[in-house]
Formats: sequence, structure tokens, C-alpha cells
Amino acid sequence: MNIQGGNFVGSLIHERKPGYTLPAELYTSQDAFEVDLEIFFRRHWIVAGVEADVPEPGDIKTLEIGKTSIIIARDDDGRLQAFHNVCRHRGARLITEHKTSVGRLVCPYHQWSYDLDGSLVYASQMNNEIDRSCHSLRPVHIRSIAGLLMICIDENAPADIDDFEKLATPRLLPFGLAEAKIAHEEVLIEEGNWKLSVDNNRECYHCEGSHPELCRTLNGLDIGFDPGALTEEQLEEWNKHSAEVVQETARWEAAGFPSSLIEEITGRTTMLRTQRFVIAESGESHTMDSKAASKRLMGEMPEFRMGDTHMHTHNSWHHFFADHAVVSYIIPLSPSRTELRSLWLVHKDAKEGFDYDLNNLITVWKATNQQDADLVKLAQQGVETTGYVPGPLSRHVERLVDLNLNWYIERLRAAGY
Ligand code: 3BY
Ligand code: FES
Ligand code: FE
Repeated sequence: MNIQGGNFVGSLIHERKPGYTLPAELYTSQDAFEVDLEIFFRRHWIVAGVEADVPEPGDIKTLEIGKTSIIIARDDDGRLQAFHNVCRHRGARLITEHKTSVGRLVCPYHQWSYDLDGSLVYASQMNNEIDRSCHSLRPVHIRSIAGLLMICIDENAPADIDDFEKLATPRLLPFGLAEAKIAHEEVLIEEGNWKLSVDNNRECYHCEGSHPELCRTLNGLDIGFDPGALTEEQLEEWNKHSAEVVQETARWEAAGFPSSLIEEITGRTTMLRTQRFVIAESGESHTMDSKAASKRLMGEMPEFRMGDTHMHTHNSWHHFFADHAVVSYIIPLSPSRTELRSLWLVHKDAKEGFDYDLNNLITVWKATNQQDADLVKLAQQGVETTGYVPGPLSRHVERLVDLNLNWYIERLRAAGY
């Protein structure tokens, strides 16, 4: 255990009762924050964007994970690269913008220049003094899962990214994400611990009360609902919905699009949950009228009624439709602040104002994100007071919250806490 405050965190995770939310300090303390950053954002694979973030050679984007700054670049051969944003001379930060485009990475301090594959090509005045081949930018693991970018900062990246890739690729590939473009990008700072953002995302218990726009098209029963011992009325709704899900899943799968539930969480470092959901009404997209927002189909989508391919990892959640996709991922900023970045993707040739109306494209998820941010803030306000004690999770509608929190505890234990 090499992280400060590790023993305190260790005692907290032993206190957590399955079926309940976490002890307060796991959501509020600086110690838990440091441990979380190290374990879940440096040693785990995290979602870090999409290929469309860096579509052309020379395009770069940066990402801040605590004090660690990472550059993701597309090199001259079109390959994805990731490095520490730290010059190999005296350590200056190389790139200060979130996104930019460069021919080479030139350090602002003494102008050491690096190729987009990270190799040092020129060190003014010192070119003959040093072995340039020993001073490449320090690499970070990066992988594109059919267009979704995953990085791992730790040198010993978990190997189960291979399983993740095998499972996720057939789901994502038909959406042609690698050739999509970003139609809109939005950053929300949620005033809550990152785990409260994730807890909130793993249930639809709150949907009816908070998401009028999303509830037009998303059926909350799809979010890990467990029918267990329900009333007859609830059971009737569940049975009706399940029948439709079975029928549509069979139709999509017969057409060659895997759709049934994959829930690989417990026992994994790189978690994945995905399923193609049925969209209500016209069945096309998460828009106010449920119709496709973009006239251009994504990738190899054969038609608009292709449902909602929902996917989540421990730091992200995604919805892939036939006409567009919404990719959201979080990075913790402090114990009580979390950055949520959402990207709306459309086919690269889709033209704004002609193929899609931007406002129509983003209305549902823009509203949903803000509603969720408001809820996360309320939850953080509560857990920060002495009035908070861990509360019980419903086994019908909060099964995934419990599963996720169990996973969180399990990963910390696996790391020696
Ligand atoms: O759809 C999502 O990604 C999550 C799950 C339930 C509500 N929510 C916004
Ligand atoms: Fe980068 Fe000197 S610190 S060139
Ligand atoms: Fe929500």
C-alpha cells in the first residue's frame, strides 16, 4: 500500500455493507480521492474520448487526471499515440490547450521538438550531447475499441482490456465510430464525488421524477431491473416490455447485430455492461419525438430502427443509435467535483442545418445531463453532513448501483486495501 491515507480507506471499505451506499468519507475525504485516482484512473483502463477527437494527423488533445497530464495524438501515419505531457528536458508541460493541431510537439521552454510518435527529433544546442533515442516522450497505453479511446497510465496495464475489446468491438464496429465526427461537445462540472455520478447513472429509479425528456424514449426497466417479487401491475408492465425486448433483440440479431445483454463486472478490472435497448414510440433515437435527429445513418446501420446500444464502464456511459451517438465520460477533479464530458457524434458527412438540426440532436441528453448534475449535487450535499448514514439500495431498481459499489470495494481489496 503506497498511497497516503491508504489505511484509512482500508478501514472504510471494511465498514461498507453490501446492499447499502458507501460510508460518507469514501465520497468526501481527500484520502479516498487520492486512492481512487491512483487505482481507478491511473491503474485501470479508462474511457478517454473517441477517434473523432483527433481525426487528422497532427491533431492532439490533452487530458488531466489529477496532476497527470496526457497527450493523445494522431501521428503522421494516422496511428493513435498517447504520452505524458512532460518534456524530457526539464519537465515543462508541452501542450496547454485542450485540443490543437501541430506539425511537431515543440516544448515552449527550450524548444525541444518531438515527432507525433513521441520521438525526440531536435534538441537545440544539445543535439550532439545527448542520445535522442533515450529521450522520447514517455508513452501511455492507448487502444481504440472500434473508435472509442481507452487509455491506461500505469505501465502494467490490466490485460483484461483484451476481453473488453472482444466483447465491445462487435457492438461498436457497425456504428463506424472511427469515421464519425463530433457535432457537439459539452463539459459539465458536477458538484459531487465521481462515485455519486456513477451511482446516479447506474439506476433509473430517479428517471420518472427527473428526466421528462429522456423518459419519452428510454424505458427505465432496461437499467438493470430485477423483477423479483413485484405487484401484479408492475409485473404486467415488465412482462409487456420484456416481450418487446425479446422480439426486437431477435430481429436485430438475425440481421447480424449482436444485441443481448453482456454484464461483465464482478471479478474484472475493465468492466463492461452493454445491451441494445428498445426505444419507445417510433423506436429511432433519443430525441423529443423519438425520430432520428440526423438523416445520415451511422457506419453500416441498415435502417433507423436499430434501438439504443447502451454501454457503460466505470468512468463512462454511452448510447449508440442508428443516426447518432452520445459518448459521456467522467474525470474526478476533487473529492466533491467531477468533470463530465459529453460528445454527440454523427456521420462525418452529415451537414448541420441540412442533415441534422443541432438543437434537436442534443436536447434530450443536454437536459438529462443537467438534471443528473443537479441530483449529484444534492447527494453530495447530503453525504457531506453528519446527518448522513449509508442507505439501503433497492434490489429491483438499484441492482446495478449495488453491483457497481461491490465492484469498487472488490477492486480496492484486490489492490491490497
Ligand atoms: O441512460 C443512462 O445512461 C442512465 C441510466 C439511467 C438513467 N441514465 C441517465
Ligand atoms: Fe522542454 Fe527545456 S523543458 S525544452
Ligand atoms: Fe439520470
